[in-house]
Amino acid sequence: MNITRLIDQKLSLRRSLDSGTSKQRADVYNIVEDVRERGDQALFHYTEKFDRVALRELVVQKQEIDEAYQQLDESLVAVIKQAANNIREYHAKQKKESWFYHREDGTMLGQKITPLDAVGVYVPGGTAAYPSSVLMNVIPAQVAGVERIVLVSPPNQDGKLPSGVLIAANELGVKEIYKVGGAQAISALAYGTESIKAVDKIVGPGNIYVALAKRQVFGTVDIDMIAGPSEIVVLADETAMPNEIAADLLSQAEHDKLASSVLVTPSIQLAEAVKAEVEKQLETLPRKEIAKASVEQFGQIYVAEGLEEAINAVNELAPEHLEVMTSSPYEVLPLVKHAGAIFLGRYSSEPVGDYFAGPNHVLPTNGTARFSSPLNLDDFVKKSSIIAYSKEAFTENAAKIASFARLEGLEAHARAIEERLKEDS
Ligand code: HSO
Ligand code: ZN
Repeated sequence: MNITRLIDQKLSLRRSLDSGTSKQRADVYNIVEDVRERGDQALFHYTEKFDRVALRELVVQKQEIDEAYQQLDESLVAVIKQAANNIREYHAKQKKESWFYHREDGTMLGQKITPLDAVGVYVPGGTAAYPSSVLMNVIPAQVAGVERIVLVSPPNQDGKLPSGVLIAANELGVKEIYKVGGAQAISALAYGTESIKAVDKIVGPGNIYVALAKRQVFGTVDIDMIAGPSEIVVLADETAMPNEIAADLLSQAEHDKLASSVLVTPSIQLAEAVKAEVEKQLETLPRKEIAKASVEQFGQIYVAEGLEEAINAVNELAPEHLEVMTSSPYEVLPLVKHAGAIFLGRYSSEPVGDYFAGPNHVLPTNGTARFSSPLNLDDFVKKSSIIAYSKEAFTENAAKIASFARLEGLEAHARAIEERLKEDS
């Protein structure tokens, strides 16, 4: 890990979002269109081609879920349940009600909140098939009141999904789980096939093919954010423990070679101690290869003149995750403007939030914390404006509205208003 002074640095964790090669974009376009035309037949075809398994059914059977339970320790199922309860409790606090108000002239105005009818959750395959992400994507949809939740994930070569994913989904009561991944799954969710009915919104992370497909179907359905590689920034002073900081930095580095882990500190001693600890702890990590590549390429230690300069740097970085390990984290909090999730104090290690605390771990990356928020209940509802004008309010304002319409040259608008005045005359 490099140690550099902050002064005069142009800071950014931001890397341009991968928009794929032109071949990838063309392939995705064709797959999405093919599924749209040929439905299930195309899904089986691409599953055989990319996942190397010939399936006869896409829907996960009860027997497969029973088998998953045989493979997972009961105590782990209990952990998943407890995490789910924490996540549900937290997201319930985000619930907003419809609201209405009256004006003195009898007008009633308001905003009606309605959950989306159907949401598709994409769960990636391989080492990124996280049961925790099943919880983080499904629970807010459930709390928001979404009735139909569909989970899709690519099968392995034995035609199976990971036990942890199946159990997390089953514990939440997800009724529809399909073994299909990639751009083909996104197309199926957007347009529908014989066995998968279309949804209204698609959420969840995925590889470049999934990201491109989501962009392609956006507009037919809604999508969530396009998440980039994980990021962690630790803001720490000399009171923090170097071994703990190093462990937290590595927790994100192990996600992805493109993940970035950064320490910002006013203490040069801490900077050096953390650097040494990262190198030491790296050696024994099972995912050393990934973590090392991430730390070497995107790991950084910045030394600031003081805490204020360090906090400014954090705001400039606008990280996905920020850990504050200073003598008074609550005094730092009001000064932090841009971060997806803020972890305060020594015992709020990032994995506490990744798995268990309750807030969502789907967070804005790539500096987008400057203008966007963690996945939350608003992502699963929509709002309708309510207008109920009284006769009194209408009569009082009709001429003004008609004149505004004529200003825009829209005579039919003006007459729609004036038709109603005739009734009185
Ligand atoms: N830190 C990841 C979420 C995750 N960590 C899932 C472990 N499992 C992205 O914020
Ligand atoms: Zn993580």
